[in-house]
Amino acid sequence: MISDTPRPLNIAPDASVVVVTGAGVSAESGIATFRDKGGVWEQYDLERVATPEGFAADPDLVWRFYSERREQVLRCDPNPAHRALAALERFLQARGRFLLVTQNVDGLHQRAGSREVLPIHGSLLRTRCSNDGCPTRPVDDERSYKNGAPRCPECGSWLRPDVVWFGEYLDPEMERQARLAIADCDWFLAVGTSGVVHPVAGYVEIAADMGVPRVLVNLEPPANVRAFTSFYQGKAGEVLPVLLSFAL
Ligand code: BV8
Repeated sequence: MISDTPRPLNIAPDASVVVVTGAGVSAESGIATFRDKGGVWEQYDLERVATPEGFAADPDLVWRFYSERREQVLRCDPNPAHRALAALERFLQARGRFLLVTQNVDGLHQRAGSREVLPIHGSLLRTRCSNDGCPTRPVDDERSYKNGAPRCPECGSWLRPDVVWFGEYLDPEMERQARLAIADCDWFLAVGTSGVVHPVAGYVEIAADMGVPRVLVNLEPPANVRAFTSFYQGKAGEVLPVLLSFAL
């Protein structure tokens, strides 16, 4: 599929827009993606640091992995891609509808001013008890735990990052909200995602069933590029400000 030439999208102020983002939208902020060359999964074994089994086997290793990412994220700032999406939300807020479903756990969309955000894979800067029956609630937490996994003061279980690991279910309410919004949208945009992680990778198919425009902005053509009606190959921080120039 060839790349289209970026020009302003014809999104009306009363339109309903759903945007899905992945690690590529934060790449220009200096945050490593997962599956690009030199990405996170080349440095760490996914099974050992992003699954419940890996955490049970070695919570210290998992906390070293997430602590390094916390430190990196706290050194980074939103980039023009994050800011363009926040501007699109403001453009639509009077008469339209907007929902940003992000697979990213870095919080950069929120720091760029996006409000209607579904952090569907959780948040890197939150910590929760690994014992689901424990009464303690997840807490905002920017601390590093490189010298050993922390324990819950309430029940003594390991504390864990408040993210969704492989083999874990996404929050059902967030999933419901995402699917409802997509089933009712006029535009579906995807930015900076390899389209391999389910169930989010399948969301474009819901939009395809509705027959609405499906716009992809990505550095490389991802696995599911053919599910989109237009594909803009390039850096999100350069392409999005052109596509969304009407909102800036
Ligand atoms: C679940 C944790 C039910 C937080 C993450 C159906 C088919 C196949 C497999 C499955 C399926 N259903 C379920 C599965 C299993 C699994 C899965 O999808 N596996 C895949 C990998 C085969 N899914 C799950 O386990 C999910 N749970 O379905 O529950 C269940 C329960 C039990 C058993 C079965 C099912 C849970 C998925 C969530 C996993 N947690 N993260 C964290 O540590 O971050 S996923 C992880 O991948 C991150 O969240 C990341 O965001 C996400 C997706 O990756 P991308 O964001 O797309 O990043 P990637 O590096 O891959 O790509 C970046 C892209 O950007 C590239 O294309 C690149 O070209 C582009 N790019 C780079 N720079 C730029 C750019 N684009 C624009 N501008 C740039 N500058």
